[in-house]
Amino acid sequence: MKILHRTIVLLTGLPLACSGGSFKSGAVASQETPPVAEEKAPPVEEPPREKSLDQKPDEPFYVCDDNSVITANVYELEVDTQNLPDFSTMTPSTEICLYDYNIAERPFEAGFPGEETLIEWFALESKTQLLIPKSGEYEFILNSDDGSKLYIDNVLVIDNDGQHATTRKSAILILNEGLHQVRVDYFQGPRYLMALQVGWVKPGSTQEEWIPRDAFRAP
Ligand SMILES: [Ca+2]
Repeated sequence: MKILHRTIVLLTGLPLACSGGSFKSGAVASQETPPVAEEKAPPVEEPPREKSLDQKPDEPFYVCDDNSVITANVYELEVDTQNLPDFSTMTPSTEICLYDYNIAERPFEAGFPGEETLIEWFALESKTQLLIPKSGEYEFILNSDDGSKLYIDNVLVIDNDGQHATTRKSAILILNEGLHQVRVDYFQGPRYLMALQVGWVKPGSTQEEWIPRDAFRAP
């Protein structure tokens, strides 16, 4: 894909300086057409890379784009909130996206895009779809600071609610192959530490892993 400099060199008529060049300069140089008469497009620059597609962002929350698979409404909470609120009575302050559900315990000070000062007393109502690769018995793990709840197909699977330090809970359920609706509610009580991780142990395995991004689909 490194062919971008070829156009520039031919248009300017400058000596070819491409490295590794077995470039055929003779045919171009002998044409002797005035370079000023040519109206060609400026050199093409590589478009900025979609960070969320290729690599995990440094901060856990980012502005949603076409590649996002986990969307979340963000809500501000009253100070000293002890449990997840009833989102149905609330108005979100913003919508953001998560690269995955693997936010290991960390000090959280960056806030959200457009809500940079919101670093404590907030809640997320996140949605995605999970692609179950084969039917069978799955163990799910939900690890968070503070409270969280995992719903699959609108059923509360793990209740890890409450204001607490990083705490993990798990549950086993049988799922059919295919896409399943997933909702993860989360709240951050007092700053600074936060964590939110969702893991699984697949059928026939004893290997616990945080569910990889490629298992999720846009909700
Ligand atoms: Ca916390």
